[in-house]
Amino acid sequence: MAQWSYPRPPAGEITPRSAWLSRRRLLAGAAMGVAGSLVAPAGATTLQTRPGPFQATEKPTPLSDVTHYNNFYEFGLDKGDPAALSAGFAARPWTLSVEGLVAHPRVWDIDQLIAAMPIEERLYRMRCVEAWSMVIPWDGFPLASLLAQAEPLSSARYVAFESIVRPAQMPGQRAGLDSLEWPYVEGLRLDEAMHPLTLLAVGLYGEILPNQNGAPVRLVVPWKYGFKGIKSITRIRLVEKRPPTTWNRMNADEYGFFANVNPEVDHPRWSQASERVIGAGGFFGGARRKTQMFNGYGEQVAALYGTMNLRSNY
Ligand SMILES: Nc1nc2c(c(=O)[nH]1)N[C@H]1C(S)=C(S)[C@@H](COP(=O)(O)O)O[C@H]1N2
Ligand SMILES: [Mo]
Repeated sequence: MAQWSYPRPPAGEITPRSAWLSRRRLLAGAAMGVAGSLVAPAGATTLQTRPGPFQATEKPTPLSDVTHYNNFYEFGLDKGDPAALSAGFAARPWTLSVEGLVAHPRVWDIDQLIAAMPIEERLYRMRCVEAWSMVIPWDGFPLASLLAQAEPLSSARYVAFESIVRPAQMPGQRAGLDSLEWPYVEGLRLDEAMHPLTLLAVGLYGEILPNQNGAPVRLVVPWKYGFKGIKSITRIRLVEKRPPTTWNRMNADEYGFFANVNPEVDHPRWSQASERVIGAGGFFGGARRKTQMFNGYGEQVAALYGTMNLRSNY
């Protein structure tokens, strides 16, 4: 495998919003034949949402930044690659399977899942280990709601997630572009997965997820670094042992299992004390702010970690 290095600043290539919106209408329309009548009218890209809890007070990052400054290595290493190279990705039809140590395993059609779950809009602070941050109005439902339906067995202690492998539509998965091992995988401890902040997002800004943001369903764990937020999930498996995670596999010294945002524990290549606020920039490179413990969600999540040493369990 090639020596991995983090990408440079964003490539200049962008897709105008009008282009991806009409593309998504086409894709959503194409899906309806399969999804059947349970779902929204053919071609709908707007989600029925209600305001949820956990509303950040910061200003939301402009949609154009949320959709054009992305990490999604299946489409390439540069921040602009996911927007530029994901047009041909078909996020519908799509199945999400919930399996492993559960009483009721099930393979969900994504649009039937969306119809079955009340979709909330939640404004979350997000922070990447590369020391940039955004504030994103996600639309989704608590992962706990889905897991509750599946009924985890008492032997289940972790949740393992798997992204899609589809090299024909994901240029970053083709031979020679071996930036990561596929599929991209992530994991949470069961109590982290069941926490009310932990969201499965199916949209942002009131519309179904753009491909580059992890269509049709991705994980959002706002007190952890962005890389925990696995995109285009196709499998969720309840397991007994701590599952492997992509970045920990790639470089165990740099990426631990927990990946809790912690301004006091620096990544070997990036200080974690402060962050660059994407989309809030002035002409010369933008606003910075101090990074908060657990990304500001400590009141909600600190108890999950008790007296755990957060320096060795990074
Ligand atoms: N499948 C998959 N999921 C992924 C990634 C990826 O490369 N592949 N990148 C991660 C990283 S490093 C970050 S910061 C976030 C970025 O999400 P966003 O582009 O929607 O902001 O997605 C995470 N989820
Ligand atoms: Mo990231």
